[in-house]
Amino acid sequence: MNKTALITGATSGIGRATAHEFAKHGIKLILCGRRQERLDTIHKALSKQTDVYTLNFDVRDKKATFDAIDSLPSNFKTIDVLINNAGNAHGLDPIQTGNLEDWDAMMDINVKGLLYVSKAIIPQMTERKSGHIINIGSSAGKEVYPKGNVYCGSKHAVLAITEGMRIDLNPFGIKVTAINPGLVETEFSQVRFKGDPIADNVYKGYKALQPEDIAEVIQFAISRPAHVNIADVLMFCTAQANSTIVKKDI
Ligand code: NDP
Ligand code: 8X3
Repeated sequence: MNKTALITGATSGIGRATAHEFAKHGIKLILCGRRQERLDTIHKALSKQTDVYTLNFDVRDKKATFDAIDSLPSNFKTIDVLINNAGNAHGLDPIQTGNLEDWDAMMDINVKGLLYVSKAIIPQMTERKSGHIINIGSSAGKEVYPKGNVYCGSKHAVLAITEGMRIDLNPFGIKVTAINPGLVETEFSQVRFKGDPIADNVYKGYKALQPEDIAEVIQFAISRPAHVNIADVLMFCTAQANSTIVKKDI
């Protein structure tokens, strides 16, 4: 029987590419995000390949998150794979001039939102003694860079929570994976810089990772045999050596 995967942040970037990759493999999809028009578009596109259900909720809203997951119809209720991907950076400022709303957004979405979604889904996995949780961390969860302060803090938290999940869910045979990419060309920088044209320069002069590159690794991780768990992956494009060193042609 085909697996069912729930993907948060499926309206863009890594989440959307993962939905497309999973659809190729006939995985049933529960696609989540806040932009309904995009959910409708991806629903229509992927329904040709697999069964698709969409959920519109903000992961910051605890009640909306639990209500949405509770509302799943019986044929989508059993979730085998959870991809905790929704998240963004908001701003790139030194700590002394950082914006409180940006800090709230990053901690509330990247950390607490991931926890709410996980809390809504883990009980059915522990009950069945099976499941796979993949948390999208970042190279920013392994290495802090200038002005990255709170975003890096949120992604360090994601990595710590991932490790905690792997320990606590070990008795239940649940796989837990962290995928930690470096620079990926998505809407990430448009969100981080709030539409400022500076965002256009982030991926210039080198070939950044593409969202499909991450999606392929996620598909690899979920398709390993039962005894294999890909615990932690750090991925860079060839031009990137670490958070601060990127070989650019311009
Ligand atoms: P995008 O901006 O392209 O996608 C972000 C996704 O998250 C969207 O689908 C958005 O959907 C969703 N999202 C954002 N806020 C919320 C919210 N409050 N509630 C529900 N959904 C939300 O960025 P990426 O694809 O690049 O980012 C995906 C993940 O990958 C993030 O966790 C990011 O930190 C991580 N990452 C990104 C890297 C990069 O360089 N791009 C590198 C390393 C990690 P909607 O707006 O419809 O709600
Ligand atoms: C996204 C990669 O380097 O912009 O997590 O933090 S970076």
